Amino acid sequence: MRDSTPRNLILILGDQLTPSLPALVEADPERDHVLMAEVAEEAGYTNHHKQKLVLIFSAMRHFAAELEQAGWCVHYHAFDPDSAYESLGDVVRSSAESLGAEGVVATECGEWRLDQAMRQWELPAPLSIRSDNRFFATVDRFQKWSRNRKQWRMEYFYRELRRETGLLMTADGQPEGGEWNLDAANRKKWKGNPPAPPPFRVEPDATTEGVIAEVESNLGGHVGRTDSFGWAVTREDALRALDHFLAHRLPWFGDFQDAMADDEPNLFHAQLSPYLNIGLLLPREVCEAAEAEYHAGRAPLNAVEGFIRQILGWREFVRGLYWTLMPGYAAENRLGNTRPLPWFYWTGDTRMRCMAKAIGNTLEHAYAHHIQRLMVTGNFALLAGVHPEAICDWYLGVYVDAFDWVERPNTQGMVMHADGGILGSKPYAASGKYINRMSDHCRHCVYNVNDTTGPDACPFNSLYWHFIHRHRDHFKGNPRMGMIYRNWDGQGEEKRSAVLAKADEVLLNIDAL
Ligand code: FAD
Ligand code: DLZ
Repeated sequence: MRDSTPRNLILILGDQLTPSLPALVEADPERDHVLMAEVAEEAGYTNHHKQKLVLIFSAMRHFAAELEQAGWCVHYHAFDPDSAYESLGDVVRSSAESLGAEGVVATECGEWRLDQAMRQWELPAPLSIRSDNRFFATVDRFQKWSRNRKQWRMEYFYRELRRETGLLMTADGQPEGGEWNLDAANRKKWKGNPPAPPPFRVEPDATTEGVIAEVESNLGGHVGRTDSFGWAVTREDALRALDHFLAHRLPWFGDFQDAMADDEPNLFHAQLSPYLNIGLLLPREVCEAAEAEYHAGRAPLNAVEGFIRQILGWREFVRGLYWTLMPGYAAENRLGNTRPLPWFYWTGDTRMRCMAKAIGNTLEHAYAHHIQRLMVTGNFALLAGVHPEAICDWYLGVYVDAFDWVERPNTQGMVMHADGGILGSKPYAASGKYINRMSDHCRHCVYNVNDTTGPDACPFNSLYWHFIHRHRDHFKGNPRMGMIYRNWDGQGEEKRSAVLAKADEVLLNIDAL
């Protein structure tokens, strides 16, 4: 017989939809109860894209139903704009009280903000926080690795994790194929061959349709639109998305990892990040599935290594870095940027074709692939000197996969170089030439990528040199920047002045670009 007194109340957050979490595995469905809550504070701490709200609420509701089917007693607090409970802390306190819980069990959460709040909750029963076992490396593991190193580089942490996991390693402990990193084989321009496969979509079911209607009516002021929603909201469908990627995109992922195309926004990228981040898929199973494609001869090494590097390398590295350097990391602004975010980031209304495409796709689907984020919208913010907090807020809001632990290091560190080079040894600053090399956007653009100072010159060109010029003091000791400064100095006084004057004009009229 079921004991009617719950011993523990187990809190499952919207990005913790994983049955194998220790908080669940170590609990007893006969006695312990689960709590899940959609609350205004989590929905409102940033301008979340409506598709992110729909994904999280719908996936939470599906997960709650699965837990119930598995025998759990789940207390589900659905979003209610008139609820007396604003925050997760409010709901946990009230539920723990009414259930007479002896303890509250949570899992390490993914954001500093909520982690700090959680540790200050005043609850009627003691709170214990269990580890999040969904990563390859614990934060402790990262800290042991980073403690005595002068420089933290993803590449070396990644190699350690390759050795530890055995992923893409030979029996005698060597990297498969003889090299650790095939980045140089990840940079082809895509010219239409092979054709890009249509994106994997899941038709919204009744639950998702209900959530879409609720989000539109209760949180309709949030950015983005819901009519194109096609994300998976269950593990079963997320596994289908993984299979679709393995079969239709992985083989070309490596070749075209850095490519962009005017009419194919997703190319061969996986679009699996939201499922990894909310726990519908686990990084290990995803990497192992990709590795199996290599061993079966269905995907080449440059694709599989490139893909595994993103998850085993970058994803683990940025998480370790985040938890090691927060909260100070969030305040970093070593380039002293002050500019507000240009308004067209929220509308896509700009004549710069690459920006309009990347932002337009973002607003429509809550997704853009890494190069669009890094080398288009990120690069522009870096060159224009946007305040890191303003651009961080944008990335945290507009993407379906955005959580502070992964978004902040990518934005603050990789894009804005605001950490002074902790995450990357050199800024990812580039002129229009790079965008032209990796895409066909410039062919469709009103600006001329081959011009820097004329009336129709590509704004990225003059802004690039302005960035290089104004941060000379910051970068002068950086050996990776030496050639760029020699190039700039070699352009002659007259040309340099014209370029800088053009960049000043661009910056003055930034909202009208
Ligand atoms: P793919 O290109 O197919 O890569 C496969 C997987 O690797 C991704 O699903 C993701 O889990 C992982 N991955 C790839 N690159 C990175 C990276 N740099 N850091 C961490 N993991 C990575 N990723 C997020 O998951 N959430 C974010 O909020 C986020 N914000 C970003 C902000 C900026 C400014 C930049 C430059 C990158 C950001 N990224 C973020 C990393 C990356 O752009 C996305 O993970 C990727 O675009 C997701 O799409 P995908 O699944 O098609 O990725
Ligand atoms: C992102 C998000 C949103 C929009 N809403 C909720 C919510 O209502 N309830 C909840 O438990 N979690 C939500 N989340 C995810 C949390 O914000 C997430 O757990 C933290 O950002 C930590 O990663």
